Amino acid sequence: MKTKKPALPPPTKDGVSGDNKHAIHWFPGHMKKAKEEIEKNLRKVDLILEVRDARAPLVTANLDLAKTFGSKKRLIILNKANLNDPRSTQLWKAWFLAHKERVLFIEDYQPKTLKRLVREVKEITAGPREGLLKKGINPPPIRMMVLGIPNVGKSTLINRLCRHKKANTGDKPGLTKNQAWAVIDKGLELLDTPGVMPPRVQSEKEGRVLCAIHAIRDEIIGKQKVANFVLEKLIKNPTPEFTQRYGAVTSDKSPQQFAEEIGETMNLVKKGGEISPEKVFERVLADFRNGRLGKISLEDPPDVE
Ligand SMILES: Nc1nc2c(ncn2[C@@H]2O[C@H](COP(=O)(O)OP(=O)(O)OP(=O)(O)O)[C@@H](O)[C@H]2O)c(=O)[nH]1
Ligand SMILES: [Mg+2]
Repeated sequence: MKTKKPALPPPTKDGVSGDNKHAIHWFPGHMKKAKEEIEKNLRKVDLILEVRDARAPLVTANLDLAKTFGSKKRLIILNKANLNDPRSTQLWKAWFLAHKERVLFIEDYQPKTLKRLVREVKEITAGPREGLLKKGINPPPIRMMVLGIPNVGKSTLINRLCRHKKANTGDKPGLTKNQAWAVIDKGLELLDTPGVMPPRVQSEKEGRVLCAIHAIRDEIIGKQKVANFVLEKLIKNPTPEFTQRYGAVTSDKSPQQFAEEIGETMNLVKKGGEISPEKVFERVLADFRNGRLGKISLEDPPDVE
């Protein structure tokens, strides 16, 4: 006899159904709409620039969206490499090379890296365009769609490529609401798109990474869990910036104990002078997201783990 699969609890406003502790099912309505728009516009572009966060190159991929790419060519951009531990970036470069995937790490939007991006785009799209030139037809501009999960820096990248502010940016998931074309010189056009998360986050561990980089809102995982996750990493491998900001820490200290100390050091107190855990979590997350705790990797290549 067939048993009927139990229905998921109704999603909350964020689309989190919370049916089990490990996977986070969610798909807010606006992301579903954005995904449909992306699928509709895919045929209009020559190339996909898939932007991910260099601190977590696989966790920040949207494999669900990637299924719709078909044979469309893509270039993976690993953004915010300036916030990643350089040793991790080297490991990931080797990993992508071994997996024959074309990637470009972007650190501080250096002009030479942006020029390299344009060069790679031209190389990838050269074939069909040469065909047109041979027939005496002037090829149309190269059109690219910039895709990725929220807050990975899609709009910032577009602004840097255009050398002026075209798209709204900000450390907040879901800032870009609509698709918009931007023109870079020399026959290149870019389509900015709203960040889209896959409908399901695989595990709470991934959820913590995604929340730490602010691809999903703090409320989805909870500030305490995410701040503790960041602290745990830094207690194990303290960066000079972390020690300078919060003081030295011994590896036997738990994130909770250290959070108390941070509260004292930084005078993060409630009315009445008691340490405010909420303020400590907020401070840790803000410091991490602003790069004030140094260069920190959030994911190792699978073969290395
Ligand atoms: N430190 C650092 N911050 C960056 C970098 N690139 C982008 N940011 C910041 O990251 C935040 C998100 O950037 P956006 O360009 O708005 O990201 P997005 O992918 O367009 O986000 P959505 O539109 O929400 O999907 C902003 O606060 C940027 O200033 C970088 O290379 N380094
Ligand atoms: Mg944006």
